[in-house]
Amino acid sequence: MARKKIALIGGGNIGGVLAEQIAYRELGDPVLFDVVEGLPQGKALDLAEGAPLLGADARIRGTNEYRDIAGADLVIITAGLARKPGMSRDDLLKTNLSIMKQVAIGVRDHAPAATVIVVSNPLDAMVYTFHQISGFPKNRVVGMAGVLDSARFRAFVAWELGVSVEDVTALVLGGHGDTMVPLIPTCTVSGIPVSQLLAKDRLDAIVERTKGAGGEVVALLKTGSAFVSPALSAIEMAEAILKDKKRVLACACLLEGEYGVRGLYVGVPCVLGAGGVEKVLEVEMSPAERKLFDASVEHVRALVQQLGTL
Ligand code: TXD
Repeated sequence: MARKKIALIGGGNIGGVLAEQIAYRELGDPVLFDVVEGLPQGKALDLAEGAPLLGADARIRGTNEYRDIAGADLVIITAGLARKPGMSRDDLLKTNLSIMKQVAIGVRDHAPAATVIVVSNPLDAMVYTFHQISGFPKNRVVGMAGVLDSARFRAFVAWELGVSVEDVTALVLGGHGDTMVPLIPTCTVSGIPVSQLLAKDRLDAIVERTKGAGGEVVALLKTGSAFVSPALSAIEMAEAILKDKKRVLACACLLEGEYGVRGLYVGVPCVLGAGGVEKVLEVEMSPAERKLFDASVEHVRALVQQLGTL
């Protein structure tokens, strides 16, 4: 059986780590696509020449032509500008919207059967744009944000408690921005509710740090945004799809009535497998959490309204 073909649209910081992780974990054959001449080809060649050192068999290619992604089984989109200090994710909307329109047409025309993970910011608007322009069914278009936001929350809890990151689980839902909702009752340490282990003021501080975690890295790097943790988050989603793992992860999914929301991509728990988003799970929330979630949904709605007619 041939290895799966994974097209990476955007060969920048995240795209490079995606290609590396896919090739070296032998998840499939990555094809890096970018508009910058030589960038994807150079990164692909470098990664391919490193493969013998890890004994990793994968065909790693780079291209500036959409025809080279033909027949891709999975597509991960990072094309677009990243934030600079002082910028919000929403500030990227106008530029990345025009890029996403091009990308959606390229993927629709050359990989019509692919499942697509969108990473580009502002995430909730970009995944919505891809879905609208491509015409792909909702189960084959999913956004990566909640897995990253949940990983950040889990890391902060593990550091605070001095426990293994392996034993901390959590779900961060809603939009990918300052209105995101870390769902405290879903945060456990080996099944122990975190509220039994951490004082409320410490938990509140961790919630706030999680909301600002992206900006914290941007302020330190100055030249761009986080790219390893986002790439690893997209890889967790990709692996769930490629290996049909039925993982339950926080992802941006198209809601059509779930959570009382219709026609928007919002971060919710879902089952990810070979069928892409196979099921959206509706988790109960306290009135206070539901209020925060609804406010986050309204922020996404306002952002999507800025897209105008696609
Ligand atoms: O959690 C999340 N979803 C976010 C997403 C986490 C971190 C970063 N987030 C966003 O991902 C970020 O705000 C950007 O919008 C994307 C990609 O971030 P990255 O750090 O990889 O940005 P780079 O290094 O600038 O790479 C973007 C590449 C770059 O090489 C451009 O030449 C390319 O995109 N690009 C294009 N590729 C294809 N087609 C077109 N039209 C195009 N325009 C630019």
